[in-house]
Amino acid sequence: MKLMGVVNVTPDSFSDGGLYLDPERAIAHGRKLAEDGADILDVGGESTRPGAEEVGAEEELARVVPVIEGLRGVGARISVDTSKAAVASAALDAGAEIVNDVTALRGDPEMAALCAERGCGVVLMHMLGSPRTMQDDPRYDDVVAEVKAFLAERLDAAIAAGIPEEGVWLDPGIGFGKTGAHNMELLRRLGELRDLGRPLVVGTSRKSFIGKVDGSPADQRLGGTIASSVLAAVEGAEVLRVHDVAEVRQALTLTAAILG
Ligand code: PMM
Repeated sequence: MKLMGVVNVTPDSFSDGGLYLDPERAIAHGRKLAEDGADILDVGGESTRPGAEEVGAEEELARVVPVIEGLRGVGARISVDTSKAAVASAALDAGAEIVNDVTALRGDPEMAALCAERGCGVVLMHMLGSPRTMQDDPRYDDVVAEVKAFLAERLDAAIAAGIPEEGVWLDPGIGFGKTGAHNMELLRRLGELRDLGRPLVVGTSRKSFIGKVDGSPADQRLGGTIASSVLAAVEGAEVLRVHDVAEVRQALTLTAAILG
């Protein structure tokens, strides 16, 4: 089980917006997450919260590159959370090894070729619509079947673009164009996505579906994050994208010790 610790260098992420906009603070935070047991640090410079406006490549690049440079050598691999090829390219130059693209290579026509050429790891995530529109009444006949078909199609597209299959991880995109019920069904039936044959990445950390169940605000969702992360791990997730690395690591260690 791998943990991907979240380092958001944004003014407006729903979970930690503005806390780490200063590069020194973001680097210190990433170091702490690595010490806490993060295998991967996911550095992002554009918020994907529902309704978020897009930022330009120059601004996004200026946010993430110094942080990636500062986190090189802390003992965790670095992924860059971006859907722009220019940002991904600069991030890979700065030391990132994985591109985490929430548009699954659909956001920028240059992205697939860049990833193929650079031989980096790639996370392909499901999203219905764009961050600006995704929470406007999302509908599915069968959310799990549709997410699965989408991920299969994006995996094929990545391979067709020359990205080695071994480098691709797949993510159902919890919270991206889904109601609370859709998110919970995806988590309950996560095992069905294992048929895709690639490692599954799951990010439930502090997301609003937790608050929809118990009314908690974003900064008080650690219990819900742990419960959903442990369940995702038991259902076969291999990478969990979380803000609270130490706490989730302990929960997973205990779960593994009990289940044997
Ligand atoms: N969630 C967010 C951002 N990037 N990337 C992947 N692969 N999976 C996710 O679930 C995901 C993501 C939004 O969360 P944040 O604003 O706390 O970073």
